[in-house]
Amino acid sequence: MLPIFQHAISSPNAIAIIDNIGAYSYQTLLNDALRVANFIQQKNLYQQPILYLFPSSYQYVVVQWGIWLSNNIAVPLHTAHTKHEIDYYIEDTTANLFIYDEQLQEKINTLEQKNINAISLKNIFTTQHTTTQDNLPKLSLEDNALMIYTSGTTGKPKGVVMSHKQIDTQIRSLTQAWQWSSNDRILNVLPMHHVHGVINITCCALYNGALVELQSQFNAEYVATRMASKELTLFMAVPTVYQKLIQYFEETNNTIKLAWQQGMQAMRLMVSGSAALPITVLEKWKKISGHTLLERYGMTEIGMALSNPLQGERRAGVVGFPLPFVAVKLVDEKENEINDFDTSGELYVKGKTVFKQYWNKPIETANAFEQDWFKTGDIVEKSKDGYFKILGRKSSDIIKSGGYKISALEIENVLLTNAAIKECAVVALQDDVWGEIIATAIVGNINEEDLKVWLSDKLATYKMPRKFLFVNQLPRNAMGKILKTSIKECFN
Ligand code: MCA
Ligand code: AMP
Repeated sequence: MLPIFQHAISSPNAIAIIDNIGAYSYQTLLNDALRVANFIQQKNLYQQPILYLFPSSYQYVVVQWGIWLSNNIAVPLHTAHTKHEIDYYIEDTTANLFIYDEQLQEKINTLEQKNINAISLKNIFTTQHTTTQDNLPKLSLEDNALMIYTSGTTGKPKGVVMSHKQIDTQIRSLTQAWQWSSNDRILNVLPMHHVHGVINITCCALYNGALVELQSQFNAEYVATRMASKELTLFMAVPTVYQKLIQYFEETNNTIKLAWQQGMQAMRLMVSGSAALPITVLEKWKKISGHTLLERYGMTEIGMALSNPLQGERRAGVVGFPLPFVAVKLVDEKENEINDFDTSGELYVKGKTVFKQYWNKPIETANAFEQDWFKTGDIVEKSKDGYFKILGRKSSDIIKSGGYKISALEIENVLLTNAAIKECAVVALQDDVWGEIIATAIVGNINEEDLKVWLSDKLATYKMPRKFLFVNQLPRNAMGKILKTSIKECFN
């Protein structure tokens, strides 16, 4: 049995998950997951991608575990994904099975792809009651386990395939670094189609026999109430969440403030990651909560790579040291290793936490590596005492907004499918709350209102451009290349 399932055997009655509907023990979780696994097993699927669409909830984890127990590959989608995006994931994975929350039936009805067997979890539970493991295939740590879609500098999102071993190593790395234990209790407000919510929070909690509270949506007031309860020990989120919590704190009354602050004193650790944490946010949050946020750095393809220490100095504006089981190096433009301190270079990462491949994309996979080193595309610097600092990205076409990675090219490609648009360019603008916001310059015969309506069933809300500029032509250099820096200036 996989290590992540161990607490269903060793502490079956302990509470694993609490969500908006109820509380569920490790034993209940395993039994429900076995029903899903036995259902999948009857479909004769083995090491196949299976899509599932749920909000962050108990049901999400039941299906994820069920897919794993039947030895298939879990491909989580997000409720914000549009039918256009889901159709792409169905096509790209060539999955045969799609399990969804019955509350989302309407969304499923609109899908254009008909060559997939879509079934709600409620339906599976109605027909499948077997909780035996006898008929299920053996699992090996080398088997493919999870596929997370991520945007890159080329084309459409790519499926990042991870084996059980890679997930297991990522979990053990964070367990060791941040000292997870069965006494921990964490609130997750992040989506579960990305590493931060699914691995760092949920998988780490369940691997350690801890308790995870799953919230389908972020709500500052709810977070304050849960922190005030003094039941939570841990919290992990993207900088935008801390920024929004600070805003809420500043607006709320003194009674709430006091209870919230007292509750936070009882917590042992708060982590920030997925995007750069502004020093002003770190400082304001310290004043409010008494906690120095532990900032760490990661990427879908590699899990977490660098982290400030649990004990020792958590330095503002830097992301600390390599985590356990992770090797890193800096290279210059000619791919020579840099050993000088305070010199910038691209971060390369190697180790058992690094993903296997992009799904069905051998060329992109090969291009992402230099021998067995993964090229992150992030430019970093190492101080004399070993702390790493993220300076930026090699490509300006990668946008980080609200902690989500978004490809400017992916949005441009969608915009260009509108017959009224001749040319367009998507850029990122600095923003205090979101880190970056998406802006687009358009040459064409369409207005902002119509364009927003047209985009609404094509892009998830978090990928939506927030600022529009309609121009007669885009600025280009002598070679005809669009000058994105000049476009950014036009917005300012
Ligand atoms: C939503 N809005 C935005 C954006 N998103 N405005 C500008 N830029 C955006 N990116 C607008 C909506 O249209 C809406 O406007 C209002 O803000 C509230 O939207 P809502 O969706 O309700 O926002 P929220 O629930 O407050 O969400 C904020 C959030 C969310 C919780 C920070 O963006 C989020 O879950 N981000 C986390 C993503 C994540 O998990 N990334 C990890 C990737 P109106 O009010 O006008 O309707 S993994 C990774 O990066 C690596 C591995 C790592 O290192 O972790
Ligand atoms: P994703 O592909 O969604 O997993 O996003 C990974 C990217 O997020 C990295 O390549 C970095 O550019 C960025 N990132 C993650 N953590 C941090 C951090 N602490 N500081 C700055 N950038 C970060």
